Amino acid sequence: MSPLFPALTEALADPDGPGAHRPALRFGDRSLTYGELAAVAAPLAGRLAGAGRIAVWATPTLETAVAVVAALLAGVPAVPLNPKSGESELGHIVSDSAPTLVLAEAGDQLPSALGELGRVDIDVRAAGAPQVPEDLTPVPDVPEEPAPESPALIVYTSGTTGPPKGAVIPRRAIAATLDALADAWAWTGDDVLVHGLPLFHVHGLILGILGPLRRGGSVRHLGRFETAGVARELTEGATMLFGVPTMYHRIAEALPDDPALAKSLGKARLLVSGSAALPVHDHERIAAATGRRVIERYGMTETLMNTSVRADGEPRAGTVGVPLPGVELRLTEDDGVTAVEAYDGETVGEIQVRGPNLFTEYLNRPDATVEAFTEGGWFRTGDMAVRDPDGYVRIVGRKATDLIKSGGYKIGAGEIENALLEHPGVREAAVTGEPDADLGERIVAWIVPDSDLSPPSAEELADHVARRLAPHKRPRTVRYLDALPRNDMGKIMKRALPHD
Ligand code: MCA
Ligand code: AMP
Repeated sequence: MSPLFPALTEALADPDGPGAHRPALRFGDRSLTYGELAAVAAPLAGRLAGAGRIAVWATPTLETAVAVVAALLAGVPAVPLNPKSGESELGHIVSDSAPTLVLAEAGDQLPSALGELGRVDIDVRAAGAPQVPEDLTPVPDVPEEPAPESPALIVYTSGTTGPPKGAVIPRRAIAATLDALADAWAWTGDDVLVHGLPLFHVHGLILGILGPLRRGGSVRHLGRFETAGVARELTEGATMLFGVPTMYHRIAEALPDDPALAKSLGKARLLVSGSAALPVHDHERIAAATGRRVIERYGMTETLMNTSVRADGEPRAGTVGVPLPGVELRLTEDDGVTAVEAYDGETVGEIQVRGPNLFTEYLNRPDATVEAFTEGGWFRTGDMAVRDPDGYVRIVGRKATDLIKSGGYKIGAGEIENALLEHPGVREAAVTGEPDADLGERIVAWIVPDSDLSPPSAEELADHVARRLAPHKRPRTVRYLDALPRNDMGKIMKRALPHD
């Protein structure tokens, strides 16, 4: 396979060449050129080679980017960990993926769930002075490029029930999706991307860090998303912005009082939203204030990117554009196998996809992997859509009501219900998603408290879920009931919950 990161391979081979001096990564005031990135990541890769799977404590830092690049150079599958994961979620991911080592920024405190693992500290100093940890022996040669099908990343993603599953993403899928996006967006090494996305999911890590590196361009990460950081970077030469709809919603809210933000967005070559639907109202507010239209792309952890509005296409709000090059997309009827032929903007079907962008399997879950595909090798996304006459795809809903998208994070209702039921003050629990202008959907917990104890407060339950799972999975609203509505079989009828 040709190298995943040609510019990095070139800098490794020719550390004094012109390419080696090009900027690659910037986090706040710390940055690395391709030459510097090669100088830190290659010795680390040498140390990791043959390590089995490794975990990366994926804080939004330069160290995380270096760790992932080193693992990819070494051909060692990396499991990015949300540093805010609670004990139960982290315990599951670590026991399921069984990493041999954890890579973390020097000085970071790691939770006890990772205590048994060997630790490799990453210490990258300011620009121009990358520090190679002393115990790393330099590798004499550029590491050989691993096979295309070899697993590159294992990214955990929630389902409707049970704990998150690890999607095994091969190098082939990363290369295919990034090259398809390069075609759709005319994305080149001259682009400078800005974003503030987390680095333990596909959006922030694969698109947001590995994307620029594959193109030989650069990324400036904000550490955390703030409109001021977006305005600053777009004013100072960044050409593209990636974000989830919550981020664009916050931009839309800030625009009326922030002419500098409007001006900076007006300069951008491409504003891209994904991970959930961007409401048309936010599309329109941004277009009116900046003269630029946000374009949407549609993907999934398991499939990477499937469709996008193209840079040379018509930006149509409320759609996710057309299938990317190499991606086969079909809509199917309720039986999951009969293709919907209509391109009428009306006939709804489930989106199924096939192509080199797909994951290979769910780690340790052959049952779930089999269930995810049809006999013809189509991946069932669970997303419901229609197609316009010219092929533009409009997502209109989701098959599973028990999946919630909040802030762009996919969250399974079952996971949260199980965590809530572990609280001694909770007798019964149901979790739903309700529309939220900022988060898209907000998690609502419906609780029947244990009658022998005083009911736990909403804050206590939110803390409980945040501690066990992750803060973004905490309920934002808690409603107390005497009983949950159930059918004759005893199954909770969520649609019968007394919504306001
Ligand atoms: C609040 N916090 C708490 C608690 N309450 N911590 C512990 N216990 C509590 N009870 C903390 C949070 O950790 C956070 O800390 C801060 O308070 C604010 O929390 P929250 O309100 O949840 O966050 P927010 O500021 O509203 O975040 C909005 C956001 C975020 C920035 C848009 O939702 C986000 O980053 N979303 C991106 C999701 C994403 O990347 N999805 C991609 C997956 P602190 O402030 O320190 O953080 S989808 C994907 O990859 C596919 C392929 C695709 O298509 O893209
Ligand atoms: P995840 O598994 O966390 O990667 O989330 C994937 C899901 O996010 C998809 O199945 C869609 O439901 C949703 N999604 C991603 N991008 C978009 C988009 N542009 N519009 C609507 N939904 C989206």
